[in-house]
Amino acid sequence: MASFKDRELLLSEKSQSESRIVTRSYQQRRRFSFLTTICTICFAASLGAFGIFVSMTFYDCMVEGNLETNATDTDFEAGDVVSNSPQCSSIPHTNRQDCWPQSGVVTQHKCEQKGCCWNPFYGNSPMLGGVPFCFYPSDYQGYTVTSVQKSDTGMKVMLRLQQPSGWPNDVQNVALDVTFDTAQRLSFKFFDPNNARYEVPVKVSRSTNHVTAANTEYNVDIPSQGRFYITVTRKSSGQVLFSTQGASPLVFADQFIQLGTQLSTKYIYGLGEHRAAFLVSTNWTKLAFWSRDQPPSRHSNLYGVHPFYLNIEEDHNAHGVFLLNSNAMEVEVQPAPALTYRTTGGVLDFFVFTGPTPDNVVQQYTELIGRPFMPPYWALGFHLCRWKYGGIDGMKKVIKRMRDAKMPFDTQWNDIDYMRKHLDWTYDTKTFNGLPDVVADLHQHGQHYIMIIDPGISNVQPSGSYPAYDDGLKMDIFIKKPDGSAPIIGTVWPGTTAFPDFFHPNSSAYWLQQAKAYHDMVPFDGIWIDMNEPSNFVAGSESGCPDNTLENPPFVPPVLLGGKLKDKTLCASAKQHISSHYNLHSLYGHSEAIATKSALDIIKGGNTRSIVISRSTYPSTGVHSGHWLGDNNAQWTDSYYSIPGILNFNLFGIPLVGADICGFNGNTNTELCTRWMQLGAFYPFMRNHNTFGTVDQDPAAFDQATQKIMRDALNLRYTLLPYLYTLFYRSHVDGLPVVRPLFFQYPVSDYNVTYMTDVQFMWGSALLITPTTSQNTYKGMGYLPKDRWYDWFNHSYIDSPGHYITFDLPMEHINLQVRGGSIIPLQSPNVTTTLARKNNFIIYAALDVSGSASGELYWDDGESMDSISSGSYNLLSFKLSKRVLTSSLVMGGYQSEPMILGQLYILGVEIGPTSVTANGKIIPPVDYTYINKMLVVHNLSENLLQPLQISWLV
Ligand code: MIG
Repeated sequence: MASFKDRELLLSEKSQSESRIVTRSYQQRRRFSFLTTICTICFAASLGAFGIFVSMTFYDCMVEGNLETNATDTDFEAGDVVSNSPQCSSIPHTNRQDCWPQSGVVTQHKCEQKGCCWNPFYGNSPMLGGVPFCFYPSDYQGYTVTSVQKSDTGMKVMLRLQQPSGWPNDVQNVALDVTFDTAQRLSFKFFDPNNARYEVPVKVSRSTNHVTAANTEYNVDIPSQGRFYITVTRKSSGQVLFSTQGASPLVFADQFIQLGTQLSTKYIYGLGEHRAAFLVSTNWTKLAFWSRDQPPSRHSNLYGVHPFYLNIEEDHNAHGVFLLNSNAMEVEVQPAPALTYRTTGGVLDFFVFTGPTPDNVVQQYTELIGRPFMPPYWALGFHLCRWKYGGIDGMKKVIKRMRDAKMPFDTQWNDIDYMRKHLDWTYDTKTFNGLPDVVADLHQHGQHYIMIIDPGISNVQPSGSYPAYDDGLKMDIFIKKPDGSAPIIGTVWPGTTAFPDFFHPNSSAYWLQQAKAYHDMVPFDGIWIDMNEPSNFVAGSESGCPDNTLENPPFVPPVLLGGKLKDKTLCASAKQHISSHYNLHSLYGHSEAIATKSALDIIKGGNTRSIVISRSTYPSTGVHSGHWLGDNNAQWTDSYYSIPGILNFNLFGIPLVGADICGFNGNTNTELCTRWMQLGAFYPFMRNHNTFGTVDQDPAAFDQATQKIMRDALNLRYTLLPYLYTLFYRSHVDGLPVVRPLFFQYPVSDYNVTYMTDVQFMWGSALLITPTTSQNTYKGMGYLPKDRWYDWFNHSYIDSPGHYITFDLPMEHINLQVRGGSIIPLQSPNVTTTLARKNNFIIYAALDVSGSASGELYWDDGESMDSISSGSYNLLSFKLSKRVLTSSLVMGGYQSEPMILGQLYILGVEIGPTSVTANGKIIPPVDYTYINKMLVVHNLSENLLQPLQISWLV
């Protein structure tokens, strides 16, 4: 048997000798004898180690062979692609651009017919992703530029197709509009100038005040004739931000649109929603985008769709790229490094953000898609939920034991078991008899209540008995069957259901009507929207789906299951008011989130903040809703994956995000749940939730010692809430992420460690969290970036040169470091945020090497809708240098509650003070611990609504 290398040679020699065969025409051009030769080789090879791929090729060869019997000989044209020509052989395998991305088998014959190069490389089977065998030649013509019309603020480019792409219905003339949106944002859109196509109906703030080329931070290079490319570079450094040169060529066919770009480095992040490490692998990663009810699993499309990435440049600047397209899509990331978009419809609507810091990239992205909403203060407290409480008594029992155990606890949730027969907008008056009283009791305790709502509306209740369906029919807001005749019917928890079309103009009124009627009975404070991919337990509909091009497009990204778009959801050709489900599918959750938030806002009188937590999300959902990461398992790996998940959603402009703490599926255990509560105390959205039939995992369900550890974790979170709330304010007004990866703060590190770290993470710029996500671990390693770091618990500092250190991780310990130079506002905790927010404030100042620090505090009543827009808030700025701390009011619009500074911690005070004064008067007594170099002033009572100056003498 020939060795692997021999076989590779044999095959490539053979194909070279025979490959003056060509490819432009769509007719069969091969000679049967040639195919037979190849098939024989394939067959021989199929006996080898690479049996699976090769034997499928063999099968395909035989099919081709059969077709071939009627083919006629044809001439081979000079200049046609030949697989051994320099335009094929000069391409390193890492840079090959896949010319045959669809599933199914490619042969040399099929490949060359498309004008592409054929060279089997056996390093990796393309079935599993990997080096393509069939790839574009370096001189692939694709589209050429026919005209470029420049204006002060952009250009209009016309492109013409030079050779058929091989996909049905090529668009012959493609227009490209390039617009200098802002100094830091470029947009460019490829579309069909002759036929309007579907465009994503999500509101983004396109710029109206374009800038001139002289005022941008980027250059755009498009040739005035010849083969098309677009290259965007950063003016200041010449670094490439986006370039189709050397990347997959433009294809613009009706249901297959492709474009590739070079990446600056292999440090690329984003492209959700997927389960993976935060750093996206460039090893031929194929990511599918098509929202799906799928428990987080690797290599599959999940609940949400976010075609946005952030890429680091050689000199540590960062830029971002967003493709506003909602069709089923694949993004392939390859080692060149390069990336290829392949989408099944719409237009290519691109935005490039120049940063140059990672923070700036997220700010520029959220400036376009909308800034995250400002949550009410209570939403940052602890949330507790589970599926199947065992009726109202089970739920009351948990609420009681949480209170008895003095667990900080703000919001009680209900899953679908509260509903009567799983019907939306009802509760089961038998098993949940007295639910309104429980909600009233929660409110009396300063707590809140949220319940789940699924989109599927039962269509089989007796007519006149179920307004959610009757009203929907009357208002005509349900998604229709492909033929438009009637609502499309699927199956979800209540049995068969119709699905509101949240793009229907009457749907918000409809949804509000249902929500309002239910709120009149059960005054909820927020809504949890689940199953909104939308999920459907039958494929397509109760009556299947028609066989048409929307159901079976020529290209389907690698979606579960088996590449069927309708799987676990509605028919792609179902009709929504503004377009087909094929186009709108991945926007379903987003559209529901908008309708739900708007209903809540109206129900709450237009003046009180509330929250929506949505499973399915799309760019801009963060304006209306938060997100949880879905049905994880009670496993250590799931606790790890929650961290990249949370980092990603902070890139996507949805900072209010968390995972089901202690795990959703399967039984948790004490150690896992303890560590997870400690980690979860640092999720922006902190909720413990599990499925039915599993052991109780609310903190009060554990033994006393465990309860204490969990209570401490909760108390720590509640202590930090004024800082977290301030981060949300910054996120809302400036678009800054709340939780950040280390490289946002430390883009330069030895061996680029910070680009790869995704177990550790930061809150803003001040806190570094190093959780443990593995069992039986009482010592752990953590990277301390080059800076001064204070240990939260023992107050000592390390001036780290940027290295790993070993931490002790006793069970009760959370690793928390404070960056020298930060001032963070705190409050003593209490069992609810309602109570905790009445406590005095604590200023915690961690000095940098030069003895300085700064920070801020945002404060308002915690729930008014218009706190920020009406200026009813306080913004305090803290500065400390040369032993003088000043607190000043940048904004003082909220005076109706006192703000008292009760304690002060200053860390890193090298010389003990002889006296401390506040606004000129001496304040005894002062604690100073020489060992920890920490100055503490207890029992302060200083008014923070006035300028304050605290200083000390040595
Ligand atoms: O088909 O409502 O992700 O949190 O507990 C499962 C029941 C439906 C999925 C959600 C999960 C919730 C569960 N839901």
